[in-house]
Amino acid sequence: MAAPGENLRINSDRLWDSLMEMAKIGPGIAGGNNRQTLTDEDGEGRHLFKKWCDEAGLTMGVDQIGNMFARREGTDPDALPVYVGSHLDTQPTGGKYDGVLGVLGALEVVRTLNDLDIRTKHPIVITNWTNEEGARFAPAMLASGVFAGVHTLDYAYARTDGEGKVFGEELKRIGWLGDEPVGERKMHAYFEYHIEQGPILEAEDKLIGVVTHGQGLWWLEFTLTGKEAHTGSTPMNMRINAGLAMSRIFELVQKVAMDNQPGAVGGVGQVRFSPNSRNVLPGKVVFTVDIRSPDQAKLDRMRATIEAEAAKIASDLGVGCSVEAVGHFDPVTFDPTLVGRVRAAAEKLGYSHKNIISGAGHDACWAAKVAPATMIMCPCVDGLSHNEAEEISPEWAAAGCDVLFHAVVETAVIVD
Ligand code: HGY
Ligand code: MN
Ligand code: MN
Repeated sequence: MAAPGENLRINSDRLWDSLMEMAKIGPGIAGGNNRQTLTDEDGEGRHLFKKWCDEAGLTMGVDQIGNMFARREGTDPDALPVYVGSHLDTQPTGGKYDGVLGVLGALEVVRTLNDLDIRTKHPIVITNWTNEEGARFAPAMLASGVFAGVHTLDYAYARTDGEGKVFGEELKRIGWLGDEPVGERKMHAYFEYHIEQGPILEAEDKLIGVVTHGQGLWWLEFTLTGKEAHTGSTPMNMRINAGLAMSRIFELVQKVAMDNQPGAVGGVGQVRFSPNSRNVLPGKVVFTVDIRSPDQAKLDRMRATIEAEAAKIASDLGVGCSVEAVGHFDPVTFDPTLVGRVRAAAEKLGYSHKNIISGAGHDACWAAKVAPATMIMCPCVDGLSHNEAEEISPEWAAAGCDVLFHAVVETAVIVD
């Protein structure tokens, strides 16, 4: 079966214009985006995406957790579709490209197929997964996790954000509760195009990341219970200081990650003090430890060490300590056949490339549980992401999308 010609490229200007258009929805305060899941801004971004899918002649399906599936018919109605997607939701201080590049890159693949009137045997389905970020409602990749059977729908519906708003109600409120049962769709293959969110590709001057694996993750939510007391009049030896316990646990997390180099990271991005008053010692401190590694045994050892030693730190200070795993996925190995097609596409197009392990989690990590899956990455400036200054070049965006086009079309099989 003929593969598309060497010189076939997507429309770089159209891809970039769509990225900039989507970036106008839920603008941040410093040039990035704040389009958190199930907010009005998320709803607006979904409507814009659906409008573009309608214009491209696609049929939209929405499931009971708000995942969006825009289908381009193939010549064989019985052939399982090739899914291509990522997420439109962002961090509160997110960039314009994390996730969005994968959804709009998939749309650009379809738009290019339409331009060239190329028909494929397998249908192609563009996917926007709900709540990939896990910033507003933990855990990350929640909806793709329900789709892959990792979480129940009821568990997802019951998740609450920092203001006590409930996931299921917010999904209804923005009008994106679909009727399709979650997870019944079967995939021939799944591709996800994403910015690297790390410094490797730019530092090594490589255009394409051929993603062979994704590192695993634990999100451990600690709740430390101290005693609220006056920060001025309470003698040091009478304090039950949950804040001090927290700081020692932060040091512990840093030490465990550094003791497990190479290939381990650990840190904390969110802390909630209660009552969070500058002259009251905290009665309660809640924070989430984020540890990751591509090595399963190392990841589990890090978790065990942190939990055991944190308990000792807390008890030495008379502070109560409880831990709940609020997010987890094992390291993932992507499908070697699809990885090979991505590499072959980069070579055919003459794009520099290297094998890479994804440092961030992605919906592809869950899709890989139910179908052959892989990812393609492009560089990002200074490796910066989850920051409003996240930046890529139009050339980087287009090169990865060209590779996505060729790998997807080869998998969907051109008919004419
Ligand atoms: O946390 C992650 O790796 C992803 O950005 N949700
Ligand atoms: Mn992402
Ligand atoms: Mn992200």
